[in-house]
Amino acid sequence: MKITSAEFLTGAVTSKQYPESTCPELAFVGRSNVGKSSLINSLLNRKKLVKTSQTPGKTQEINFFKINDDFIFTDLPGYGFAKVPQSIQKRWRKMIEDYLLRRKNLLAVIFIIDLRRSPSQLDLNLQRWLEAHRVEYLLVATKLDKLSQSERKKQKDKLNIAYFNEGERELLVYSSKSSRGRKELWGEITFRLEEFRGN
Ligand SMILES: Nc1nc2c(ncn2[C@@H]2O[C@H](COP(=O)(O)OP(=O)(O)OP(=O)(O)O)[C@@H](O)[C@H]2O)c(=O)[nH]1
Ligand SMILES: [Mg+2]
Repeated sequence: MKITSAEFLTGAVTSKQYPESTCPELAFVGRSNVGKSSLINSLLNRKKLVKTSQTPGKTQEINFFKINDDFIFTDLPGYGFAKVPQSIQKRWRKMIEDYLLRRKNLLAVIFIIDLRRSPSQLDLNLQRWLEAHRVEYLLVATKLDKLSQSERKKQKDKLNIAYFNEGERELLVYSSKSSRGRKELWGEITFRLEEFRGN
């Protein structure tokens, strides 16, 4: 995908604040600090379009970005950061769920996990929730660069079993540091955009 433009549209907490929904949209969802914002920057080849941080809880609203004047990426707050008070976590959860259920132009969720970690209960709950509500998702395991070659394969196999139980689906691997996996992930995204347009 050739990126000709990528601009921040707006941040939203409630559905009233969402920008108009006339073009297809993809949402980036996952645990706090997993690398959602970094993944968007890496996909778009823009180092600082989306703010990232070593401190979890950086993204606190739903941030909308218009790409190529054609489709939208949304960066969502992460879940599961212990230092964010329960009351706020509850509010974020409602904000995320409302968005995922209401956004009519949402094509798919890019569900991001850490390749190095075993699935947490929160991740498995999100997967179950997405499936129960029939929200299309693509599972992407990031931070690939932090593992050795042999560990990569081992972890990938382990996570595929944990999430998909050796079914037909498979996760994608990614590194926002080296952009490994970029072509494959764009392939999946482009496929969905074209399918949406009926090509
Ligand atoms: N080595 C390496 N570091 C990464 C990768 N992706 C993200 N990081 C680092 O992980 C930290 C968190 O990244 P963010 O992109 O801010 O994570 P986030 O999921 O948006 O975090 P919140 O908005 O707080 O939920 C930063 O220090 C990033 O540099 C990756 O693929 N490889
Ligand atoms: Mg973020």
